[in-house]
Amino acid sequence: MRHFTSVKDIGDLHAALQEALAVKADRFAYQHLGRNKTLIMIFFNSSLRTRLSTQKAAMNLGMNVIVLDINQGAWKLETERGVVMDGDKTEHLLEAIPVIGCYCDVIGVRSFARFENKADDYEEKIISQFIQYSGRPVFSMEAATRHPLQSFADLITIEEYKKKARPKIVLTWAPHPKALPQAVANSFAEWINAIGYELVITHPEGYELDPRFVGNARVEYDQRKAFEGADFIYAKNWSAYTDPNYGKVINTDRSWTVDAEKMALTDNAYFMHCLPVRRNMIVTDEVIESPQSIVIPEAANREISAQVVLKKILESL
Ligand code: AN0
Ligand code: CP
Repeated sequence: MRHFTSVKDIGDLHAALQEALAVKADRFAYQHLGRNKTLIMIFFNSSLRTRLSTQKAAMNLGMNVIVLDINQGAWKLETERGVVMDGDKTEHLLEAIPVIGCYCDVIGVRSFARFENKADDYEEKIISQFIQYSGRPVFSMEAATRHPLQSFADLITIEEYKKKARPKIVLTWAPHPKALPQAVANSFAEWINAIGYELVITHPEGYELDPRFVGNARVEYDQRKAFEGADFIYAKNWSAYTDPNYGKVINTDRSWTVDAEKMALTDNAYFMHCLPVRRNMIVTDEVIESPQSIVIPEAANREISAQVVLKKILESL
């Protein structure tokens, strides 16, 4: 594997899940692969899990790791070509990217949707330039439209907890005060559709996702109806995708918070969320602290998904 930006890059999903379980059982078995290889992680946005789990995964593989927060200490970067750079931006992305490529063997990039231009976001303008101009393998640590390391970890977690061959999985929108990207929801739908489990997506009207990610999933506007008989509840907020509200919060309806009464409608479902989560907005204290909440094992699997991806990239160097 050279680059990793979506489910299509991982190849056979069942084989990747088997590999994840093997890596998890013996995570230091591939130390030789990363010897004298350097990973640079570039963050345009904040992170707790991605930063720590990806660095840990790289260390498990024997790699050296450098982390750069673009907004804390690096020069401010211009990203548009043709701009007369007489403002506060000191350096252009078109120099920064190949320079970063000089100092490493693999690059991880986190660059969220900016909500300035829907086409730029959905064309993945920033990570695509890293792929085009760095000369290095590039993997997504959440780009504008997808968060594949998260979705891969989610799938590993579902494999570990599922009690049926084809579980019913519900992706539910939940309220949040700020505009968040659609990336986690898009990507989750893409990976669940790829593995072929039953997927129901529930959200208020106006929060429809890009049909390319929804695929054949059932969209249900009645959250309670969607929860009936579910095996996994995956909560996430996202801002509006459809025009003219792209990137906007059009409603923060607290009746969509995941609570114990709604969880009681499920088939004793597990509760999942990628974290960070706002308690008592997205989910009540009671549900996230319940025995059915698997948010911590889910986060733990971020180390495993990152390690499988890095291993595959190192094997291709
Ligand atoms: C981000 C998002 O919704 O995309 C990152 C989640 C992993 N969340 C926030 O910014 C709160
Ligand atoms: N789930 C996730 O990607 O968390 P961070 O934003 O903290 O990295």
